Amino acid sequence: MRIDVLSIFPDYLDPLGLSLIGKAREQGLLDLRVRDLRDYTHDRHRTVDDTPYGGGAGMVMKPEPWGAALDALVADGAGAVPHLVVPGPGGMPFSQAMARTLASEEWLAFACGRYEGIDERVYEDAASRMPVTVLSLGDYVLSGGEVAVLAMVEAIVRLVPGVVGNAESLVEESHEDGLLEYPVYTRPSVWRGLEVPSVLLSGDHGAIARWRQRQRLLRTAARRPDLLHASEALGSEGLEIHVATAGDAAELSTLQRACWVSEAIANASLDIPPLTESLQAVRQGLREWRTWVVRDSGRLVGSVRGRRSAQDPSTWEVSRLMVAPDLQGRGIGRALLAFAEGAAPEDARTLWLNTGRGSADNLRMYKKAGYRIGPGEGTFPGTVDLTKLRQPVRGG
Ligand code: JF8
Repeated sequence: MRIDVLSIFPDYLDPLGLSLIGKAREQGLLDLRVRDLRDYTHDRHRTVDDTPYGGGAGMVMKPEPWGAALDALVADGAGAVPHLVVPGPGGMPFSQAMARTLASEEWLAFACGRYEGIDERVYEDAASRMPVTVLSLGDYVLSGGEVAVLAMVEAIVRLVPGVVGNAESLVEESHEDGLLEYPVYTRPSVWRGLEVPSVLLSGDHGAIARWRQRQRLLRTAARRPDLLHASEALGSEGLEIHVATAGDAAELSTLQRACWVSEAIANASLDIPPLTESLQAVRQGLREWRTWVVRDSGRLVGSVRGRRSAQDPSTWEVSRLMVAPDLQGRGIGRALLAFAEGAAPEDARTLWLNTGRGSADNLRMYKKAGYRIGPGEGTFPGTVDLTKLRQPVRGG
């Protein structure tokens, strides 16, 4: 992976030579170049700022140095262009999901602003040549983009294959359910009169796992109730799943459009039925499939459907698994998938589903749930089919 960083304070990015990222660079897994924006100025004072048109406080970054710096990057790319990331308090929130998306890019460029920001035309000009994404580290005010870049680059680079050991990344996978981590302890077992919880010394691995999961729930409830909201309503207490009726069609139609926009982007195609189908077609789907919906305080936030395959009655088809974009990553999709699987008739031997070839997030979830990708093209153009064999029910 190649990463270029543009800043008027290149020294601010010196930590990118340390630790994990430094090692990744030494091993040739990461080609990271920090450039001084002032090298692309042409006046004696190497000026990068000017007063804002329309008045107001502070200074604005002039467009010319940015234009010249981005031109030089593109000229250096042998036909390729970087995905430009601009940290800014007004950007989309940077998240683990975003880090994963960016970790799969070949070439990233980060533009660190200062002062009141960068002349808006720089974004417009860049966007005519390369993907541009404005990302915020969080809801507080920094003085420039450099600290945000340090955080984002660390989060992204550790996801590049080979940078972090495989065992560690597997541990991460198992915790991607939207809950906070459990507390950890090491020796000594008593320190300043404080004891390590006895269950951790018991050697009872089942009890330890249950204790840790409970700690994660308690901690999440105390510190991040916003994360618990949907996943707990769903998780163990039994989420409120209802069979969909014709009265749900309009809300379903809205939800599926919201959910499949990201699929359209991931698969570079707008020819995706759930994205474009009419309300009439949604109603038709409700007649042809068993459809379930999840509501959260009355709002329709998720859905899935299932039916016996017409071609092969021993196969149970699962389809249209969707979770409202603002509630994704909390285990709702997993819970809905498990529900639709459990609704398969007893004699169904194979569970089948289908997703876009480019839908990395979906594919990751389905693989984790035990599905294997079938060979070649899926049932629809640009898709893959996935199947999972069902365990025969004992005594059934
Ligand atoms: C900035 C350039 C940021 N979460 C965040 N708070 N503030 C920033 C930020 C980023 C760039 C500039 N001021 C001038 C603030 C991010 N990302």
